[in-house]
Amino acid sequence: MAETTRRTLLAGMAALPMAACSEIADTGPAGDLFDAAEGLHRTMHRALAQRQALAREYSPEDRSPDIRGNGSISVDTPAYREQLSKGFPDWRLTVSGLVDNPLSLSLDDLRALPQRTQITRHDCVEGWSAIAEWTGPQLSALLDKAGLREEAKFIVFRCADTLYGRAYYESVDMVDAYHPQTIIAHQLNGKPLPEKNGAPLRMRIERQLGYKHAKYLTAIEAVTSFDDIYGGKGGFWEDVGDYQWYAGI
Ligand SMILES: Nc1nc2c(c(=O)[nH]1)N[C@H]1C(S)=C(S)[C@@H](COP(=O)(O)O)O[C@H]1N2
Ligand SMILES: [Mo]
Repeated sequence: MAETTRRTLLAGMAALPMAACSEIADTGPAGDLFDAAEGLHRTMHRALAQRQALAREYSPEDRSPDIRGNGSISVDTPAYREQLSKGFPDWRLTVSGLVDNPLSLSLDDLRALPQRTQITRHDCVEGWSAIAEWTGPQLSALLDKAGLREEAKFIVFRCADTLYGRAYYESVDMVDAYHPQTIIAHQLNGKPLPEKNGAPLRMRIERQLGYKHAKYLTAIEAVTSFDDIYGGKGGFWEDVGDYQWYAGI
């Protein structure tokens, strides 16, 4: 089985009592229990299939005339200003944490990977949407390249900006991390990302609301818990207490 498929299945089915099914079946008198377990299995499987389904993709003519910038629309550190003015020659995206081979990738490294282009709708929890075309490598390719360890439960995204004086960051579980439409975008509508939309790299996580799509991406980290990361709730808005960690759509 492909590594990606195997991992997605494991991530979604970790809670399934698979071994228990055959034990109950062997012991005989627990037919009802077996039916219940099988029902649970089916329910879990359906829930997982729903989470793995693709977000709708649109045609070029559906694209919105402009994609507004929301939250941070610029980064005012000297290092960022300098990189922006030069076209980000020294930008690095690191992949670390629970991986066998930590990575430090340049934009050229990311552009050399197989690319995915998708025209999708961005839905912001504040009540606006916009359709745009995004291009970049799949997060799954980076995680496979880095040798993600079995014990990793979440992927954390770190960003170069601060909002209201706090570092922006976000995270997802392995189902979203390995979703085929979860990409590290470096292009918007066929051009390098503008500053307001997260230059030079931003996440697209198409089955989640807008605030999960970390802009100004600098680091990807595989973890088992959020306890030691900022407020411990897995994201900027989650820590502030405004929005839920799971923002599936
Ligand atoms: N680093 C960072 N990422 C971020 C934000 C932010 O303020 N900083 N805002 C989030 C929110 S609420 C939304 S709706 C989208 C907006 O993306 P856009 O600016 O490309 O429209 O980015 C998300 N990612
Ligand atoms: Mo948003």
